Formats: sequence, C-alpha cells, structure tokens
Amino acid sequence: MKLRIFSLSVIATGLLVACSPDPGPTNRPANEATPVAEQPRTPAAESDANTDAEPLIVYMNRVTPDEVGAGAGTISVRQSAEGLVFTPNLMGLTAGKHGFHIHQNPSCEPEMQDGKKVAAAAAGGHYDPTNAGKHTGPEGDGHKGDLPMIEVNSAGVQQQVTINGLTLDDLQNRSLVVHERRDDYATDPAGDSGARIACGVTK
Ligand SMILES: [Cu+2]
Repeated sequence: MKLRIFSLSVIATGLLVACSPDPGPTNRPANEATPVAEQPRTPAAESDANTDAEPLIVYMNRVTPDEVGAGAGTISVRQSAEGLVFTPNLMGLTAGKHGFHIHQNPSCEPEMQDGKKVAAAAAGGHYDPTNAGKHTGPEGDGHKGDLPMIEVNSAGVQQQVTINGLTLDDLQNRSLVVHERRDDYATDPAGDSGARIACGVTK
C-alpha cells in the first residue's frame, strides 16, 4: 500500500512536472515569436511608406551682404498630386507676404554686384529652364522658379504653398530664397520683393 501510494504520488508529481513545463515552453516561444516576427515588419513597412513620400528638407540660413548667417529654420518640400508642396517653418520673418523663389545656383553666398556686396547674390537669378526671361509669378508663363509667396501671420506661422508643374527634380542643385517684401509678380527681375533675407541650398 505504501509503495503504491508513493508510486502514485511520484506519478502524480511526474505528471504535474511533465504538464507544467509543457505549456510554459510552448507559450513562451509563441509569445516571443509574435513580437519578434512583427517588430521588424512594422518599421520596415513604415520606412517603405516614408520613402515614397519622403520630403526634401531644405535648411535655410539668414543671409546678409556680409555672410551666410545663422540657421533660419527649414522648408520641407514634398511631391503631391497637386504639385510641389512647400511647408515653411522659418524663424524671424516679419508678418505679411514675402517673395519666394527657386534660384538658379546652389549657393547662398554674398557676391559683389555693381561695386557692393549683395546678400545671396551667388544664388543667381530665378530658375528659368525655358529661358522665358520674365517674372510673372506662379500662374504666369515666366520663370519656373516663381513660387507663391510665403505668408506669415502675426504669430509668425507660415502657410504651406503649393505649385503645379514642378517636381522635386526641378530642385536639384538650386537654392530657395525668401525676400524681405511681397512680390508683385510683374517687376523684373524679382517682383520688387527687396533683399534676399533667407536662403537654403537644395541637393
Ligand atoms: Cu528670389
């Protein structure tokens, strides 16, 4: 009797031991396998999606006749069905509208013009691949680099601007320039928009 009870308890213990580790190992790998299998997939899927819609970030600098100065924020540019969307996030702009253009050269350095140094003059004129030779604004038939103005409210917030007919390829090795005043979209060469105050090279 004692032997039988003993052996039964051994069998019972053996069953318990046999049963309890079994669910453990089967559960644990299942639990571990799930996140391990899902984790690499999720970031990969996200980065694939981001690559498609990857915006171009243009780092802007304050520009003066003497130098390319401090960082002035960014303008991110992305392709959309409506065209190129520019999202400015710039610092230190006065409220109101500012002329905004793609300029020809990938430089924001000052240069001598008519015997005096001019801010961001090395950026050259407006991007004009068709040699239109006229400044008529974003709806016009002139420079392709004529962009809608950047409008800044009293809190310093800037609206997105969208332009049709341009792609990110048009921005390769150019510069983006913000001017001190509004652009009249008529006066050559830069719509009477005054000095270049912020500039960023696009790559
Ligand atoms: Cu300009």
